[in-house]
Amino acid sequence: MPDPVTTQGQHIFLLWRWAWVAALATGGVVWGLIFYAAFRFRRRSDDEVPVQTRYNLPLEIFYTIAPIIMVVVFFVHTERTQNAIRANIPDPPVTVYVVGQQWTWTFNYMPGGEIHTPGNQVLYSVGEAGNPPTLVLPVGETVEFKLHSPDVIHDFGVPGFLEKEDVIPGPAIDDNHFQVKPIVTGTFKGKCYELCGVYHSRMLFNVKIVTEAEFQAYLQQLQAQGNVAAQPLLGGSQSQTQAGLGSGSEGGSE
Ligand SMILES: [Cu+2]
Repeated sequence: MPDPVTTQGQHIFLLWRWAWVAALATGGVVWGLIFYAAFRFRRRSDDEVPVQTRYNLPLEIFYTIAPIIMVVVFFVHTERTQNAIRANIPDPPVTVYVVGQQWTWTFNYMPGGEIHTPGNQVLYSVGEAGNPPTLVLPVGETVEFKLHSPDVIHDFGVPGFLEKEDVIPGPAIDDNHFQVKPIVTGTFKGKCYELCGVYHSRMLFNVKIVTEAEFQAYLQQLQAQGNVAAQPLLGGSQSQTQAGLGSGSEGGSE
């Protein structure tokens, strides 16, 4: 399991770890009983038949109740973790409109603004199939991702987040969204987790978590490069990379 790089990832990591502890403890008891029974009650001679126990009420109650308790415990902890990672703040300081399309990603940054506010400035960065884009995020700030696809279902995932979400085509108003709060700086990998077509394997991107000052400098750099729009680039006909073919990167390792 990769080290979590967001507070949400930390919650998921704890659930994952304790679920394994519980599963291994249960497995240990079950394996122990299997080996004990197999050894203790092994056939010693053809005449001797072991005691045949049936309708042992305490035992039957035990193995009905115990699994129910285990499922309840798993359920409660899963529900708690889900609530913790879905506890979205109403007005996140940074929104990134992520567009996944065959075969790359576009990141539309909306610092300090709601997506549907007219005239709000959007700074964007577009990848190419042979040239994975980089998603730059400020450490210690809550970032909201909105996920949009103009073509087929993709899936936006970063192993360090320990979570991923489908990027589903349809009206922008229905887009999937989730929030993360990065806790460490560094460079990480991300990719498309939904087999989306022949060049699915090219849908890679990098994630760079930087300080707030470096993030602001990055946005200014996008502005200086002219990567400015009034609305997020939602791909499709707006895309500069649609199809991703003939982008100078043929013959990769598909
Ligand atoms: Cu994809």
